[in-house]
Amino acid sequence: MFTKMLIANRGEIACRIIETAHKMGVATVAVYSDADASAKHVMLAGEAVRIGAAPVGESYLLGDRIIAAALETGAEAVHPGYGFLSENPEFVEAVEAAGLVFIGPSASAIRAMGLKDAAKVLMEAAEVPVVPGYHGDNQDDAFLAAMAGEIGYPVLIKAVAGGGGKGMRRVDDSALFIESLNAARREGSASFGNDQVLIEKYILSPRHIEMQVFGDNHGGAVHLFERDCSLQRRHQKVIEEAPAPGMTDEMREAMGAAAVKAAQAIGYSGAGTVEFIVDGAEGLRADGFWFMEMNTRLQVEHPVTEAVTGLDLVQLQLEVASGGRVPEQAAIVCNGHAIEARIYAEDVPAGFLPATGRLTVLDFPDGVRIDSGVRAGDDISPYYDPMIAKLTVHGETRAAALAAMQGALRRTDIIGCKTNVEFLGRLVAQPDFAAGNMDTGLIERELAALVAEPVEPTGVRALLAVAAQDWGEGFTLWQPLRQRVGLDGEGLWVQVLGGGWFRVDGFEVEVLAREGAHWQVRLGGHIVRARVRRLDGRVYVVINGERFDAGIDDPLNRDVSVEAGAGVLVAPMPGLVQAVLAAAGDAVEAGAALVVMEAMKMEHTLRAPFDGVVGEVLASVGGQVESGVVLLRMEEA
Ligand code: MV4
Repeated sequence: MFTKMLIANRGEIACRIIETAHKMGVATVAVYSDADASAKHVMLAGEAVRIGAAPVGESYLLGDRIIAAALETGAEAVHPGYGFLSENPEFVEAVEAAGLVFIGPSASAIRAMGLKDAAKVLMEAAEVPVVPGYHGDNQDDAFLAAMAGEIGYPVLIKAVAGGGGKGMRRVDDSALFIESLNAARREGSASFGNDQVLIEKYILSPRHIEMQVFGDNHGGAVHLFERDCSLQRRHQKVIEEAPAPGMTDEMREAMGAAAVKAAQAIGYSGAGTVEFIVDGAEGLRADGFWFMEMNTRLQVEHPVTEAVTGLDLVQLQLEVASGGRVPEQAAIVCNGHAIEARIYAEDVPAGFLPATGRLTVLDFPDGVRIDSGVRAGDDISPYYDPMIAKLTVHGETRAAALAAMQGALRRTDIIGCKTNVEFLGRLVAQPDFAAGNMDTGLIERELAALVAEPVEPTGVRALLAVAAQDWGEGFTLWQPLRQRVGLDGEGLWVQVLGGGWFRVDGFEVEVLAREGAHWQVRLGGHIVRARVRRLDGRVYVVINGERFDAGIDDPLNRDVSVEAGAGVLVAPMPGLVQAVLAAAGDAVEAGAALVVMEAMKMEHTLRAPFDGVVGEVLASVGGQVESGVVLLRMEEA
């Protein structure tokens, strides 16, 4: 085993790799850009080397600097993580030329899978099923059009160098073929510098099911079961799970065997993923899957495989890279069901735009796996992928895992940055997904319901108003018993009735229990659990996984609210002023009795909310006042 390795990555995957390395006694070297100088992965690693400025082109994509950092620090191996240089064959060659071990496949294996047409030829030869179509060298317009006719419409034209959905054109009608062919060629040239295309039968209701494989340097190869990654949006995976819903033993065996053949055909070493497309309309059949591409790296969604197999894929990568063998196929078993959700910093209603911000609160529930490269207080910057965390749950059954995911998303608390947490919560509750009836079009079809503004439960505004004030633990207060609270410019009267009872503009809120941010509240006859926070001039309430918030108007800003503010003592109810115990100019301590009122045969003492000076006294002994009347104003000392 290596004694020291460098992690050529950042964020959650760098942290993930470092943790396993330390568990195995391997020392670690992190690399970082200026934006990441105090990032979590830098803090976790034994050593860290600055490699450049924040943009990835000036840091994490600079192979030479990364290799220099490895040599300087005496690292023996380089783990590329995913993205960045992980599937760059020139980088692999440069690492090896420097006398270092690349923790991943050979440059030739990466190249073999780099172009779709060549990969399909290789896979066909290895008896791996491929989507019916034409993937040869003849790029003549008329020839390709004839091929499309033979395959039968609809067809899909794919740029051979394409990826992530780029350079793909669906054609439903031969009259539109040439136009689409040219569009796919243009996209292929512009994005990948390659205008070669292939033609495939279009699968109408595609499901994305991938097989995790592992190869070693002794010719061994095994699979670690499948993952279903059909829930995608614009070719970005959103939820992944294992096993695939509806997977039969027979189909898994066929798919696993095909994936192992694919790996062996290219002499694959390390962790890889063979992606298959499956026709969801026909149900899962042992002869109904086709090779799409192979990802020659550790994938983002590897935790679901770890959850069901109990294996540490990074540990296996290190063992294989240092000459070890893959486990026996029979020793790899699949237990229960795992689901991963990718939590992103994004503005979902605005069309899933990446969001940025400082994560003032970042709280995840216990009992689930969290892979994250950020901590509370960290910034989500515009330079890198806006993923905040991966949340992975494991259960005996899919239903149990789904329930665990739902619960975990509801208990996830992120403030400071817009996130897709509520979107994910709705997605896992979506009936088709819950039933395992999904394909890659599900999110787009259900988008309206998945991104709609939440229906505000009755009384949320009242709860926000109660939460907006710092009433103190247990609500035994010195503050006036009735306050004006401004929320986003709207003034609400919050009346304290005692014992956790409030009346907000006539609506009753009863706070039954509080434990930190967790409140149990009665809102208009319903008892709800709410997560309540006041932070930086805003108030946040999460009920049933849906988030509501409001800006708290500054009480000292009289334009917003004349009567508001902790220094204003207001009659909590209609009654008689019995005593006025202070005069203008008096210095008083917090808690000092200032005004005594009598109402409904009960005495109420209004006390100084803070150390200060009495300003105006508006109450006079014997006066009958209405609820909400200002009795006295205090000023800060
Ligand atoms: C397809 C297909 C339908 N028929 N191929 C999209 C990205 C690339 N990896 C392959 N993709 C597709 N290939 C045929 N013959 C539909 C897709 C596709 C898709 C595949 C996997 C996951 C999400 C997808 C979303 C839209 C289209």
